[in-house]
Amino acid sequence: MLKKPLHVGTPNIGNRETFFKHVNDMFDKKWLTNGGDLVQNLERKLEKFLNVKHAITTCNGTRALEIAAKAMDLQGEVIMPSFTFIATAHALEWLGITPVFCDIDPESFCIDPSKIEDLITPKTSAILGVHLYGRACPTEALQRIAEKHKIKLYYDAAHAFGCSRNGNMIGNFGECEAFSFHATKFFNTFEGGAITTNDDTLANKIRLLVNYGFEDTDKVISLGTNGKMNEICAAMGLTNLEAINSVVQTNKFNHILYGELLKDVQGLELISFEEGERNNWQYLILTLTSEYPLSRDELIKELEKQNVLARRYFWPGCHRMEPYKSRKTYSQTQLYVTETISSRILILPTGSAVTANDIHQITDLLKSYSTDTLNR
Ligand code: T4K
Repeated sequence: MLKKPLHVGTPNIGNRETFFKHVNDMFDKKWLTNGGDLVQNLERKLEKFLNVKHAITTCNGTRALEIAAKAMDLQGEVIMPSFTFIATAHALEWLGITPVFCDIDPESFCIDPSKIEDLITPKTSAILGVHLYGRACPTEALQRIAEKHKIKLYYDAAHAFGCSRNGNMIGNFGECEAFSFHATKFFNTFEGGAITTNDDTLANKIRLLVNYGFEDTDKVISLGTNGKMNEICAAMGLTNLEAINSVVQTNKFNHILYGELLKDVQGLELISFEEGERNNWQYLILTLTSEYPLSRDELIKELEKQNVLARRYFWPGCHRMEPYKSRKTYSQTQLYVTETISSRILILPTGSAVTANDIHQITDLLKSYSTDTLNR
């Protein structure tokens, strides 16, 4: 049994001295929020890191998704995968837009382009791809469909900060992309997010929407909300951005070690990331097959007894959660791949809080259930 509980999503925290220095500067300036120096500085650094024209920070990833949809004037229906965190769907529903759930590709676990066109109706205003676990969507295929049907395309990039597709950083695809910088994310600002785009007009609209529609002091020129990131969150972002390379290295090391230690365990498959692309290795994902003696849910319970708190991201899929599942509109929604994968998926702890010794202990447990059960 592990001495202390080990969670999925334990935050990566950069240099404390750097953070406290930013916080002291903030207190000296007596500027706590509303587009202060730290937020401005973070936005410019994000633009450089992502090689994108505009990065507009927000108070969280959900609000980033809502503001992105509002900025593009989306209405009616938006096609998105069901296999994602519920916030992707809720952000649409919150705006009175109907999420239309599409199945995923069995290899990438991202939205399956071959299943999208059947779902397009006269009400469809956009496709919303999710770069699940940081593995990029098939952006070219999605772009072709969006152009053909004259609908918008944008992305939930909550998992994909620091990842690339064909050498281009995620943040540069579609009309815009929405990131989450929640505490549990590879790069965090406690709570936070950002919308990135290369479109100047859209960026202007997004900036207005984030701050009540203010163009200048006392001058409101559009609808808006309070979507702002505050200075203390930006201080955390600036701190963690400096530490990002070491977090990637740790995540990659952990992934390789898990892979080596589990390679002979039948029924457990470690999901890999594309060589040659930039990855953040943020999630450690296993799929269980029928060859493993325990079911996914039995395994979660056994691990929990040993202080290993694994997760089922994203079981059972948005279409099987409220308010969607009880609605007549969704009663016919059957997503075979989503339902199969979501019942087999298991996320294990990784990140800078996890040591090589922890990984040896966790993988020993995974092997022991296998042999114990077989010997029963
Ligand atoms: N789109 C996608 C694809 C997303 O995955 C998310 C968020 C969003 C959009 C929306 O972005 P935000 O609006 O959240 O910025 C967690 C996160 O709260 C959520 O941000 C994240 N996805 C999702 C995948 O995970 P829960 O409900 O699993 O959180 P919770 O409280 O169970 O915590 C997760 C684990 O992290 C636990 O094992 C405990 C550990 N933890 C958590 C916190 C907050 C820590 O060790 N320390 C901490 O400070 O949603």
